[in-house]
Amino acid sequence: MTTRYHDSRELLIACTDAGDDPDDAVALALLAFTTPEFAVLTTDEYSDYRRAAFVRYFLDLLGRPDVPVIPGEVTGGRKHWAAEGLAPSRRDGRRVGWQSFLTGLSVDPEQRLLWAGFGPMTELAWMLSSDVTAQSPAGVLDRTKVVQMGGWYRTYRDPSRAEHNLRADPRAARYVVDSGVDLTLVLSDTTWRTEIAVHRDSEIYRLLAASTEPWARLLVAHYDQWFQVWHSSSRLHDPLALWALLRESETIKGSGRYVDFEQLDFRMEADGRMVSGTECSARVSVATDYAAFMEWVRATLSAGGPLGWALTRSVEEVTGPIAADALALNELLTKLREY
Ligand SMILES: [Ca+2]
Repeated sequence: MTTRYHDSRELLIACTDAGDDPDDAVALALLAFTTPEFAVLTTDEYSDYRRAAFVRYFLDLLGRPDVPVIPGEVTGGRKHWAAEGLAPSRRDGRRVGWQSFLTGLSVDPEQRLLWAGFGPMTELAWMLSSDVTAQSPAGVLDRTKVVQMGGWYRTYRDPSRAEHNLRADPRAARYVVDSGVDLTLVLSDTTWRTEIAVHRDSEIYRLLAASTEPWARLLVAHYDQWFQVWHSSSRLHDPLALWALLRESETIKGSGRYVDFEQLDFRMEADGRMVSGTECSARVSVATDYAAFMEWVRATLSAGGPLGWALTRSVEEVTGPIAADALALNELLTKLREY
């Protein structure tokens, strides 16, 4: 009998710009090893949907062919691709609309949605706004809890700019903030820290480099491209946001301090910067226990799964909300798995 980490009434959706900074891929590995049911949407996509192709291949290597991967909207802007040649290109040019997937969310109006935002908020804004204006709204706004990595308030490496995820689509960010959705921002103030930096001499990198697992080898190659082309280190921004979400949904059991939050009033500039003011409000991260977080990352990647729970289920064993509760969604997911 497989231990269930999520209530069957919850669906976790990870929205990621994987393929740029490798911290997204680490977050996906942690998700794959800890979370029985989830779906992945890509965001800030390329016209060839390479993010979705990369995530699909990576999840297959992680032993999770059951997880649907839906390509998000193609956007312009500056990107930092660091996964060149790491995954086979798509088999064909077929585009599977994630909008159809979201339509499936209306099948079970009681289902809570946990949204893990690892990239720009384009898709999240689209989901919320589409439902509000739909002929038969599915009440997505009221049943979604968002934990989004993004924003900065007190400190940033370049105070003249907004944090990357907000800067990439400030209109979407503003829509989400104003929507009234249950929103938690894991700020760059908390994640831009040397304590959670990965570089060639760090323990996490060495752990992965010593592994013969195909997923770990891919992750190392991904890090190597990032180090060679973009920066000499990468911080675990998105995994920290995931840690906060899983902890609050009690996927991670145990006691101790995790991520501390406060309710923050602020104003949002047109470019996505969060400054002093009272127009907006969100729950934001203020501190965390970095040593405990890094130990969770290390232990989960080392074990290839959460401690005490082996990833033994097969696709046939899935009986959760994605696979069983909604027939329409089920049919759609079958199509998506062919992607
Ligand atoms: Ca990201």
